[in-house]
Amino acid sequence: MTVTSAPALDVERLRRDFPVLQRTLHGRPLVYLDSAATSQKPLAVLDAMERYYHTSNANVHRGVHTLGNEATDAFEAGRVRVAEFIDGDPSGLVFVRNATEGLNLVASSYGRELLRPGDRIVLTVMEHHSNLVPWQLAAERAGLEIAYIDVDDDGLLRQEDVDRFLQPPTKLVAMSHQSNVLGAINDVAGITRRAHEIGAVVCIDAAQSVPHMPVSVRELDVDFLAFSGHKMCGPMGIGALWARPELLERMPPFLAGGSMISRVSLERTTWNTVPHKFEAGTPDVASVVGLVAACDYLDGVGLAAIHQHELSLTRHMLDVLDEVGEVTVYGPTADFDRGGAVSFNLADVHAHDVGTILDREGVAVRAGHHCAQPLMRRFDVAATARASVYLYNTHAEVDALGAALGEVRRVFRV
Ligand code: C6P
Repeated sequence: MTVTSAPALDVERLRRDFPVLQRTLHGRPLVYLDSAATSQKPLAVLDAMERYYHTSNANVHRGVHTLGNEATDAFEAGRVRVAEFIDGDPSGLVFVRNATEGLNLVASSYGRELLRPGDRIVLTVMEHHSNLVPWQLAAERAGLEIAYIDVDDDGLLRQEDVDRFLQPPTKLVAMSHQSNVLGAINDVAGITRRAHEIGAVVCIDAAQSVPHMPVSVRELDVDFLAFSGHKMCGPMGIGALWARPELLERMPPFLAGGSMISRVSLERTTWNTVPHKFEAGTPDVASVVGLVAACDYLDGVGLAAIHQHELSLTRHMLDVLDEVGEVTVYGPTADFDRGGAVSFNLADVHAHDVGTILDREGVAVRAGHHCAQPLMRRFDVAATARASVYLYNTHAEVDALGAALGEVRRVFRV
């Protein structure tokens, strides 16, 4: 979706919605800069889940009793609301545990079962392991070829690789919308247009985009898109895969068991209609209720405004890191449109040491390979520190990161 100018966020007011932000860390106010790993949860989400358990908990699609019907209504209304959040047809919305499960579903059921030996799938070197390892497994089992689009030194996809690989025999492109390491935003609509011209389908890992910017599967015209609730103010343990319903019709089931069947005999089983064919077993209804509350909360704030706020924080962070000195940033640093995950190293101090001292100073960041080991190799580093922002972060917190990095320099004498 096009991001137009949006009103500034009232961050101080928003912060009061997130109880955990009131706590301290080692005697200092908590500065939470790890929302790319998981976001904090507003009271609206916590209350909605508690209310559900207090008033109408029951199993879904089974009961004849009122509680069962209420739970089923909440679950199916949740499907419509979450599909609406990404501007997609609800009959293509499959509830899964997280983005990882959604991507595994596509790799197993579409990649392994519907692609043919010799077909090529195209990934990028910036993929999270969740959008890489499932495809490696599928390729191994179905005899597929994998090609990887490289990134340039700014962390942007190399156009010559895009041109080279978006050609037959490519049958599927799987890529992230926004990198969890580099913050780079990929041109999903452009790549999808080119993929469709050669008859390939497109599977988007939207774990880092759906929480942070307006995303429309209709406008992007993608075939599959997966994301996690816990990175978008929702609970852990729930996520969604959106797919074109006609593709879901053609795909064999991923997990099997209760709910996903139509008729079962000892000889033969037939499948439920889509999307239920892909939802085996008892779902996490309370988390769907929480995810709906998260969608309402984010829409109430405004995704375009959230994206602009993050862009402003990120630009400030890049300036602050520059002032700290001895910092190498991995990812776009020029005035690009980009996401709010900023990976960096400080001189030759190991990222884990950076993260540990920042924690002592009250600043929570992630350190490590960020589940993107091929990308670490591409930039010739073992690990990076990563600060990532969300709607509740302030410019003052970014300044606190800068001050804490000054402390790292003092401790390590760099
Ligand atoms: N990245 C991070 O700290 P799950 O674990 O299924 O909710 O999300 C997996 C995933 C897939 N793709 C991208 C781009 C991601 O960033 C993530 C999760 C977290 O960067 C935890 S490793």
